[in-house]
Formats: sequence, C-alpha cells, structure tokens
Amino acid sequence: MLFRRYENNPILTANQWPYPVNAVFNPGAIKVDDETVLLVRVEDLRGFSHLTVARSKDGMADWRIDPSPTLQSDTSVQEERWGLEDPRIVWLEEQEVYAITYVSFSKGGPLVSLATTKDFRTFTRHGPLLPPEDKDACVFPRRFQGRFALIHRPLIRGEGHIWIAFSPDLRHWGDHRVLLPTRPGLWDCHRVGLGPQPIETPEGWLIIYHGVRSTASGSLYRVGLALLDLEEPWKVICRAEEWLLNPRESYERVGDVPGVIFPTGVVVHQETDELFLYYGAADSSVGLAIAHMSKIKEYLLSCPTPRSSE
Ligand code: BMA
Repeated sequence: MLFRRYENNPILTANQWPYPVNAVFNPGAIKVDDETVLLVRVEDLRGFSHLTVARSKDGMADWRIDPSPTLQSDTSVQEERWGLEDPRIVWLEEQEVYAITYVSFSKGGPLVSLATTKDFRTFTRHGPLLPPEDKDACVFPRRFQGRFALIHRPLIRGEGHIWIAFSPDLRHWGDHRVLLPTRPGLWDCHRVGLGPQPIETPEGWLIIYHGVRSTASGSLYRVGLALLDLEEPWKVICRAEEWLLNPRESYERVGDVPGVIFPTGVVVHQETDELFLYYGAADSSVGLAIAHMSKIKEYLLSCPTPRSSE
C-alpha cells in the first residue's frame, strides 16, 4: 500500500467550521513559508460553494480557519452565479503569484476560471479560461518552450478525458490534445479528471487523478497515478493500471455523495520524503493520505507506457 490514511481523519469537517455550513471538501493545498494552506471548498446551506482558507503548521492538525468566507463568488459575473468549486493551487515562478484554477458554476454549466493572489487574503480574478462544460484544471508552474500549459477536463459527447492545452499569455488557449483518456473496462472507464496540481520531480511530472466507474448504486471515485515528461508534458511516460486509493473508510462511504475520494491538493515535504495528499471524502469532509515520494516513483516507473491508441 503506497498511501496510508492519516489516523485522525477526517482532518476537517463542517462541525468545526466557524460559521454554519453543509459540507467542507475538495481543498486546494500549497506550502506557504512554513505552513500548509488549504483553500477549502465550502458548501453553504443553499447548496452554493465558496472557498475558505485553513492553515496548519504540520499539515495534519490544529487548523486555523478563516472566520468568514475567503473567496466568495461574484454574483454580478454570469459565470459565478452558482458558486466556486474545487480549487487547485500552484506558485507561478515568473509572475511570483499563486495561481488558483477553480470551477465557477455558470447557469450554462461549470467552467474553469483563474484567480491569482500573493497572500490568500486578496485575489485578482482573470475570468474564465475555457467554456463549459469543463472542470478539474490546473496550470503548470512554468512555461514549456515559451508556452504555459493547462490540464483540464472538458465533457464532450458525454466523454470525460483529461486534456492539455497551451497558451502564450495564460489567457488564450489552444493546441488542445487528449492527455489521459478514460480506459474502457478498467476502474477509470467512465470519467477521469486531474487531482492536485502537477508535482515536478527529476523523473517527470507526477500526476494524481481521479477515475470514475458507474455502478448499479452510483459512481465510485478512486485515485490513480501517471508520470508526464518533464520538458514535454504532453507525453505520458507511464500510467498505473491499478488504483491507489479506493473509498473504504466510513467517512468516504457515507456522506452527501457516497463512495468518493476526490484529491485536489498536495504538499511534498522534502525533509521527510513524504507526500501529503488532501482529498474530499464523500463530498462531506477533508481527508489526508500520506505516501513516500521515493516509493511512488519506484512503483510508477515500473508501470507501462500507454500506447498512443489508448
Ligand atoms: C465531480 C465534481 C466534484 C465532486 C465529485 C463527486 O464531478 O463535481 O466536485 O466532488 O463530482 O460528487
């Protein structure tokens, strides 16, 4: 087992929240100075979501939660009418800002938007990047051959594959390609979507993603791994066939949407070689799973390179 669940899971629940909410889940995560910052998706009692910061020294316990919503939807803007969801965070080296890609829910469907911040208190909105229906997006922290890259998950003819796109300016996106498709017959046959931000390692970009299988009693959301080429991230070096995490604990099996592990944030602690994976559990609470980076890479490098026809 590569991942072990933190013994005091779930680490964040609606009961701990400083104001009345329905659920807290699907957090973006990043290390800021010596703290872990989570930007948590919070669903209010109308069913709309906003984002609220929770901070912790060790990334496990003693979370300090902002007393009120940190980033609310701007309801004067069409695309944010029904709330903000599922943020992913990277540090953009060139601009020296944190970039947050999140799902803004328009009446026309969910789409991918970008905001930047330096301090997680004030945010600059850059608006929608791609039209609906699109989710599960994250920009890479740097350019490749002069272009930024974005992983995202459009829904096209009911098919949900992971795509990659490129941009000279973080605004105009093109050169669209399928990166990681669903795999007929396997646990990720119905839909796939990027999990946390891509993680740069000497061997390539580590991608953690969710895969969905539809069953007679609803969808099962599990967690998989892939590795992308470091300088040409549209090339998949390897992809694990087996899932790495599967809804098993009670807080993953009982909740507003049962049977869901939905990873959205990661922090790598170089000192201990540990990867902290933050995930939404059953669309109700936040869980933490921990793995050793060296073990993950060793396992992944033994996995097959996908054929281009897959
Ligand atoms: C996905 C997203 C996530 C959610 C998951 C399970 O499509 O909407 O926000 O956690 O479904 O319900």
